[in-house]
Amino acid sequence: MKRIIIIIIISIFLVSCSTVEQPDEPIVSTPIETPLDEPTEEVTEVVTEEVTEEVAEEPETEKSSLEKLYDHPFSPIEYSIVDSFPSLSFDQPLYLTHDGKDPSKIYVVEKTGKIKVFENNSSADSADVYVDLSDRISLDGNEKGLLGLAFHPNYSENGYYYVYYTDQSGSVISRLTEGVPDSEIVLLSYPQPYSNHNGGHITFGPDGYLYIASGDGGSSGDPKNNAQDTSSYLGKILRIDVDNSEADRAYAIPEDNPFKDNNDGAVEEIFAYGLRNPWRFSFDELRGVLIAADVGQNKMEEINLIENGGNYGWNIMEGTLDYTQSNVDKNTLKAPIWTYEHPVGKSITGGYTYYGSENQSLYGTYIYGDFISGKIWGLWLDADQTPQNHELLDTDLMFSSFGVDADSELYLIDYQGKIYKLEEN
Ligand SMILES: [Ca+2]
Ligand SMILES: [Ca+2]
Repeated sequence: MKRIIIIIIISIFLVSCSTVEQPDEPIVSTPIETPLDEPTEEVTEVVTEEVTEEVAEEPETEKSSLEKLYDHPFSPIEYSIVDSFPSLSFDQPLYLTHDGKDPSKIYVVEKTGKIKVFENNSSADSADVYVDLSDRISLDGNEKGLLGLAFHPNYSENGYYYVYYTDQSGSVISRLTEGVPDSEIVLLSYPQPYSNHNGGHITFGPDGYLYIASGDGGSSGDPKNNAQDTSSYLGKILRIDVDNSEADRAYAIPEDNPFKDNNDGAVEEIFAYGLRNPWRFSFDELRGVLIAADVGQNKMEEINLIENGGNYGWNIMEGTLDYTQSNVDKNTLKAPIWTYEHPVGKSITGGYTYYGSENQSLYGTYIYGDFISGKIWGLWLDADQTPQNHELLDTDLMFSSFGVDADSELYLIDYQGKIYKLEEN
């Protein structure tokens, strides 16, 4: 009891002392020394005013990452490309990714059926075969083969990874388990009427669902009107839930897929349609958009922001140009956010919005290229999605894809066998 009373007395004393120490006059009114020749009085006045204003201001709320991003729109500098792994080369590489488990590893997909894995280090001098699927892949025509790879978001626990390849009859999307060669479970397959336009990109969205690009089936001009036909798997971006299953499927249809439970014969896996050959798409998670590059027919290449249920126009439109006659109201079609005409390029390859740290100037910029012209561009999207496009380089490379590692660093995949990075000069 005694101790408590003493503590209280000391506390009261301290409080009163601190009160006594408070100056009677506000600090701002104290004249300050100035090294300038200006009259002291004037300077004092100005300072007093400024400080008073500051005190009156509301405390500033912290800016969101997105607001900070928009504060620094893309301002390109000079870039060059560097060979990321000088000792390594690959057989028709089509993709690069990481597994979300071990950041020191990089995986490269070879069209001919192998997935290679190696140390994410420029001195890496050998790559192991992670899996060899060449025994079940059909390669006839230029656009068939092992086309896509995605690791399950929970790969570190379940060891699941997903592949997209073509066999004799069409497209196959399968699940495999790390280290178990006989573990293939086919989730989905659909016929491909022609050898080209097989899509092939697969990736998990921030919603945990697997997104799949299918391609319009091929030939030229989409002769079977697959892309506009919602009863066809072709010409679409599909979306499935691999963590659940339904009676007749090894997966489930997400609740908000646009054609879920329809009675019109539409494919319930459809997320978006009216696409020709979406060759690589990616999520810009900071902006909250899904960006897909769609390869054009003879005149125009395009980039789209893919929305749930959107019709992206093919084959009524090629980019912003009319392609075929149709009764569909063109106002219902989603227009591309960016296009370029031939011969600036003739086959667009979608990339990624750069969120790495090695090239600060590229931060928040969507990097993509053209397979035929070898050009590479940076597309900046403003807060209202107004695009600004800048050519970064004109190369001799054949960009078959782009990829990112665990640190969000961007890689350029050259179909001729090498992997490159962009470097600020
Ligand atoms: Ca095809
Ligand atoms: Ca389109």
